[in-house]
Amino acid sequence: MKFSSSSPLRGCLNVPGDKSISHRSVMFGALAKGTTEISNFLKGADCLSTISCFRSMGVDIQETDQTILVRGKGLHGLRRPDHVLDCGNSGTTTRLISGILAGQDFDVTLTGDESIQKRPMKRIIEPLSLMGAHILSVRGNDCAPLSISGSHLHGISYSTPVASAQVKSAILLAGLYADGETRVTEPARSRNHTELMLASFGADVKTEGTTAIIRPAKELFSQSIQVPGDISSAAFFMAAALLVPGSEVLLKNVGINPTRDGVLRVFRQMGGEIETVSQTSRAGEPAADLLVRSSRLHGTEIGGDIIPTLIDELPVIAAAACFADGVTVIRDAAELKVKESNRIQAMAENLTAMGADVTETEDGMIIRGGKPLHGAVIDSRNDHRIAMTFAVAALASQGEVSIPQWDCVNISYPAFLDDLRSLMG
Ligand code: SPQ
Repeated sequence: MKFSSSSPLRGCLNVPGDKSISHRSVMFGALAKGTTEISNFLKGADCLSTISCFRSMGVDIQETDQTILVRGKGLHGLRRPDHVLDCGNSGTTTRLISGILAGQDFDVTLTGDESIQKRPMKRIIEPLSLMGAHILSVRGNDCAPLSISGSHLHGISYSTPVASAQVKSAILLAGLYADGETRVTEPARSRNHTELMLASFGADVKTEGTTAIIRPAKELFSQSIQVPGDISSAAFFMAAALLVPGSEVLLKNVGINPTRDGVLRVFRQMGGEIETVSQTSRAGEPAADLLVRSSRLHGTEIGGDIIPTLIDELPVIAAAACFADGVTVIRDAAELKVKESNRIQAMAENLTAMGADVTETEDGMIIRGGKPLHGAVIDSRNDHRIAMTFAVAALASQGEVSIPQWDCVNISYPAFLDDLRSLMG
């Protein structure tokens, strides 16, 4: 796919449903009693992997144009799949489903694509094993494939070394099946969609500071869920509208949960004009329409507790920082190295290829903004967020940006090109 500099972006966009919330709505719907109806579900490849895994375990899931209907099997109604579960490219599917599988009464093996087979799973193997789960990395390298034999689980009190919603959620989901209370404490607060949604399904879950606490559940109850727009997808168009002179874009129904809204805070801190036009609530999550106008950005420092709230947006923030006046420092973001690709390396190498002044560090990047960027061939490493980030960078650069491995955008944003074209008029 090829991109080049753009005329002003104008118009209004409904970004697709939130990926994290879409995954969870299917998973919790499958474990609930009754039928869960989900609207604005993200039909990206990752969430389709979640659907396919639960279908393989006997859950009836119907897709229509507008909704997804999940006919729940109850907490103990899943059946042993007759093949290896394929989580595709999705870390969320792999880690959250492991927490659920730990408490079943059958054995299962799960795996995923090349990228998933390199992502660290020790972070869930360790706490789930402490709970009594039988979970092992088949090749002994702490990565997928994972073999899980459901077993009797105990509640634990666990401190995670990294702030990770996937680790926290895997433990909380196993905690539904445990024989006592389970507590997970994080170094900083990660996204809390699991806690919010499990509570709405009837689970006894609460939060104290950076600790999430769950009690074992007898039953979960089906819900009607309207998934808010994905702030991680909206971030690409926020950046595009900020960077392309003369742009004005209204992004509708974007989820602005405070555990996810770091990108808004950082863009505003950089001088970005982003107005919250109206605010509502969707699926127990705050959502808003955001009016974004092109702005002159300046550099900033990003680190500490804000990192988990914008971890997936750091690639596009880094690209935007190249067009800002002054220096931007990103630190405390070593987690970026274990995403679909090593996103620190992917950003530093590709931005440098476009002429940016970027230094890769152990836990982030230093970006000296203001150098004009030019065309280049981008190695997306088949990482959806890297591919879309460079489509956005191209809109404010000179020359042609070519992204050969483009199809990966289907992981989280299949309609990205259509949405971009609609704003380009
Ligand atoms: O699901 P996956 O592949 O891990 O997707 C990513 C993404 O960029 O879409 C990360 F690569 O998002 C994660 C996110 O980084 C989704 C997620 C969740 O839904 O719980 C939490 C974050 O990961 P983590 O490891 O910090 O918990």
